[in-house]
Amino acid sequence: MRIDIITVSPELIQSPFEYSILKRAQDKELVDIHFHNLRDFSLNKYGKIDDYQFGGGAGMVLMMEPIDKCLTKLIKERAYDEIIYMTPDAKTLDQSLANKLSSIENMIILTGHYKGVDQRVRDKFITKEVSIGDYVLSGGELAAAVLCDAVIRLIPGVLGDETSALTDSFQDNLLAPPVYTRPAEYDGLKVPEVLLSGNFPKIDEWRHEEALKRTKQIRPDLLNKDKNESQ
Ligand code: 6GU
Repeated sequence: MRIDIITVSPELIQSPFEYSILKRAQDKELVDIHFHNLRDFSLNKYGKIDDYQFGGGAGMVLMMEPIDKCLTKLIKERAYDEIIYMTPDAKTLDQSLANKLSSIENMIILTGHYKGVDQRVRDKFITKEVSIGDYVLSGGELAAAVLCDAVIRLIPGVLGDETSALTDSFQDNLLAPPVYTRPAEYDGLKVPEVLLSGNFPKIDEWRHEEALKRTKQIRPDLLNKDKNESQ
């Protein structure tokens, strides 16, 4: 998979890709990440990329021309399956969307800033708009890093144990059950007996019940969600 990330602050988004699973995925050549600084496509030598919004109002808007130049260059070089715009005024990222995106070949992620981008960028280029939750961040960079992490860890071969992504929270619209490690008793606090029993069908059943209990308590909305539901 190739991911091109277009941003006004490359330094804000690069470090999550330099550690742990995202780093390993690149080392194994399972994903290829390219950062593009929007200022390199600016209108003038001062690096102008934004302007006041028509109609008045606070906040700057990213102009169409630099984004158009950057996107047009990339699109000429290869075919992209998705051109994603990160913005709080979009549908929320969920596991189902992460699963879908994990099997595509090439994607571009455009991150917004300030008041966002000129609507004409969205109308002309964007195939999918993604938010990561109902709150506002100062820019789309952290949101893009979140999206990339959720997607990249699902690419076959990225995680050591192939099954571990499938048993994550949300893969079956359930939160994950509790987990324990050694020691079996700590300061009087015991690990549930069944986990020490070696009876694996029973352990699976216990985990499912606990997942259900947790979901009912904390996120009952997930229980009514269609499994493949997403944007
Ligand atoms: Cl994608 N961008 C910004 N700026 N804020 C957000 C977001 C994205 N998702 C949730 N809040």
